[in-house]
Parts: sequence; structure tokens; C-alpha cells
Amino acid sequence: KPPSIPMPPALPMVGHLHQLRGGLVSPLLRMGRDFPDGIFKLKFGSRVGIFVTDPDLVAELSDERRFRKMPGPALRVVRKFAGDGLFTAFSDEPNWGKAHRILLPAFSQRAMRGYFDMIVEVCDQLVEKWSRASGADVHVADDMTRLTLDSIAIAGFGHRFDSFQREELDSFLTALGRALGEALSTITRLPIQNRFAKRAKAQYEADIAEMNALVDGIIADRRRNPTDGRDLLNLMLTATDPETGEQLDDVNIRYQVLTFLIAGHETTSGMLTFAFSYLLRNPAVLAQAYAEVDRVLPGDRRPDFTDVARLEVVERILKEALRLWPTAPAFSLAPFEDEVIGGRWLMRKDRPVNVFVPGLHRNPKVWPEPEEFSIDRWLPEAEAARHPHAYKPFGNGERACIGRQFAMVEAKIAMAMILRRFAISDPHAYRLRIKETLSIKPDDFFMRVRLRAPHERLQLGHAEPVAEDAPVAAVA
Ligand code: FDE
Repeated sequence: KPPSIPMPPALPMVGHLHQLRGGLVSPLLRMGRDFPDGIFKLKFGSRVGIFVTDPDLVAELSDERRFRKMPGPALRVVRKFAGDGLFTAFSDEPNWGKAHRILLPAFSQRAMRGYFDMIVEVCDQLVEKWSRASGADVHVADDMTRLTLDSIAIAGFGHRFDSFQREELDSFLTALGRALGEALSTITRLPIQNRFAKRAKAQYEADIAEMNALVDGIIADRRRNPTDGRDLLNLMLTATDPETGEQLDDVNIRYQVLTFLIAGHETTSGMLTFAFSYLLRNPAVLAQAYAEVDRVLPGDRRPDFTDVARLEVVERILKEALRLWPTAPAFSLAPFEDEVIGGRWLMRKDRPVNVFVPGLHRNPKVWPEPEEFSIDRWLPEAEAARHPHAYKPFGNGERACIGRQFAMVEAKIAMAMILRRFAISDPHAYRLRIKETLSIKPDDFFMRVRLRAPHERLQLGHAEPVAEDAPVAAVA
């Protein structure tokens, strides 16, 4: 008989819920350290959640002949508004395969080239805004959210949020933030509390209605003013699935648009925000980044798509930020039949088990000095020698992130365009706190930006004594 999966001491009724207030990720990281086998379970009231952080176990869960994605309780709540859209679909729902085949071309290399100028244009707007704020503190997560929301909306749907022209974040984001927060709370509240959460329920309905209204407007707009490009929306409205010959239906199109608006901005803005917080704490890495950016994008030359591949340091910074804080911090799988993993742990047919990604990404079995931010881990030799299932910021297999290239291209060019213009500093000595909706980002992080003087560009990379908020605070 297989042993039962280890668990920290639990209280009657609540299980571990009392330890999970204000988010799951930090408590899970802390509790996970007590389970060197890299598997443990927690009780959310009467419900049990299994979490895996061991790369060999994750390798087994990644075997698509035995396991497939199985949305867990939180994603099932999100299905209320994202339905059988790509992210929240069950793998055996016909609409998943259909939409996957129809939309894949929207993320080809060729398609990415087509989006590039639109992304650069949005980055320009951020740079403009920060130029006007030179010498002041900027709220990094909010501006990264403006950037990523605007660029997925313009590239995917031809819709302009124009977020940089407004003080307030778009009301779509407020509605979305609350709706995702509600999805998270339904798993961390007791069933009895859920029953009394009437007001939250009403708000949730209102938020969903607001998001749908925006999406319906975007779709109606395109139907009235057709375009001939092959962006996401046009594929959704006109392409047929090569396998079934069918098109997407209207309800599903609504789910897909909403899915891309959400998945396309939340996680990418979080990735950029974490990355900047690490740059400020790692002046030697920041100096490397400045040197690269000044070499690849000298002066005011307009970036082109071929520059992206040359931003190799910037890419390693983003990868390392995603290692420490994968902004989609968990994904869940279930076996087609009862399965035993690691030679002893029983996984029940169709019951979701979670890969807890921050725990996997800090597993000392494969990551030396796991808490250290080190971009050298992403030098090719180091990467080639690593366990193949130690790093999963984009999920796994056929259900892995379809927007991965889009996110990386966007984040790389944004970081490069920011660094070539601004000296960044951290006068308030920010201490990282995590804000969780379903994704994670740094909470309340302000960074000081100052326009770089032309002569500073020449000095970068040298060990010059520099002013208090200069870019290269004491280069190594
Ligand atoms: C997906 C995804 C994932 C998986 C999940 C599961 O499995 O559950 C992950 C992990 C991710 N994703 C992550 C991420 C990160 C970042 C930065 C991102 N992501 C980004 C992005 C962008 C865009 C546009 C996107 N993203 C999208 C998406 C989608 C649609 C999906 C679903 C797919 C399928 O088919 O399933 C995803 N994404 Fe991501």
C-alpha cells in the first residue's frame, strides 16, 4: 500500500486555511521546505491539495501519455468568465483543440514580426510618460500593466486602451482584479464563509458583466470595420480548424478574447516588475544590462525585430526573475488512470495535483544557492547541464503557454528601451512583498527614474564613483 503524502500539522475543520491568509505562494514556499521529498499536501477546509516541487516527480507529471492538464478549483471558478477559452478549457473539450489549431499561427515568428512595431509604439508611450516624470518615483507594476495590456490589445485585437493617457487604470482592470481575487478567495474561504459571501457574489457578477461588455465591444467593432491582417481576432472570426473544418462559435470567441486580454498582460507585467526589483538589488547585473543595451540600441535608433535576439543579458535577467518568481505560480495535472509516481506516491485518476513552480525553481537538488539571483545560471553550458524538468514558468506540453514568445519579445524590448533612457534607483530600499491575485507581482514597488545624460552612456560599464541615484551604483 502506498504511503500517504506528508502534510504539516492541521487544525480540525479549517485544515491549513488559517495559514493561507493573503495568498498561497509565500506560505507554500515556507511550508514546502519541511518536505525534502518534494511532495506534500494541505487541507483547504475539507478539500485536499497536493503540491509537487521535486524535478523527478515533475518529470513524471509532464509525461503526456500518463497525465494531462486538469484545471483545479481556482481555474474552475475562473471558467465562470473564461469558459472553455484556451487557458481554462479541459484538455478533452473539443473547443480546446479547435482553438489551439486555429490560433497557433497568431504566434508564429512571422506573426511576431508583424506585432513588433505595435509593441515598440506602446513602449514609446511608457518612455514618454517616464520622461515627463524624470526625477520622480514611478509605480512599476501599474505602468507595466498599462504596457502589457495595451500591447496585447493592439496586437491581438486592434483595440487601443490608451492607458498611458490616463491617470487611472482602465476599469476593466479593476473588475478583473476583483474577479480573480474572488476566484482565489473561494478556495481559501471555508465553505460556510462562502455561503455568506453574498455581497462578494453580487460584485463578482457585476465585474463579469463589465468585462463582457468590453469584449463584446471589441468584437462588434471589428465586425463593423473588418481588416485583412491575420491577427488573433481575425483568426477567431474567420479561420477554420484544419482538422474539423469548423469555425469558433460566438460564445467561445468571447471567452478567447477575454482569455487573451487576461493571460496576455497579468503574468508579463509581473515578470517585468520582478525583474526591475532584482536589477536594483544587483548593481553588477544592472551594469551588464546597461552595457548591452547601449551596444545593441545605440543613441535613439529605432529598435527592430532582429535586435531582440541580441539582448542576451536582458533575456537572462528575465529568465532568472521568472525562476525566483514564476508569475503563473502553479499549474495542475491529473492522471488518465490511477498512477504511482516516485515509485510510491499514489495519484488518483482525474484528481488534480499541482506543480508548485516557485518551489520547483528553488529546489536545492537542482539549483545551487537557490535564493540567489544569478543570471549566470542561464549561460548556455549551465543551462544544457540542468535537469530537463527543473524550470517550468510556461507550463508543460501541449497546454504550455501559447503566448511565450510574445511575452518574451515584449518584455525584452521594453526593458531595453527603458534602460537606454533612464537611470533607475531605489531610494526607499524596497523590500519585496508579493501581491497575489491568481498570478503574482511585487506589491507597492516604486522605483526612481531619471533621464540619462548623454555622457553617462559612455561611462557605463566602468567602475566610476557615481551619484546617489545614478544607474550603476558601485559597479563591481
Ligand atoms: C498558458 C500558460 C501556462 C499553462 C497553465 C496551465 O498549465 O494551467 C503557464 C504556466 C503560462 N501561460 C505562463 C505564462 C507566463 C507568462 C509571462 C505568460 N504566460 C504570458 C502569456 C502571454 C499570453 C498572450 C499568454 N501567456 C497566453 C496564454 C494562453 C492562451 C495559455 C493557455 C494555453 C493552452 O492552450 O492551454 C497560456 N498562456 Fe501564458
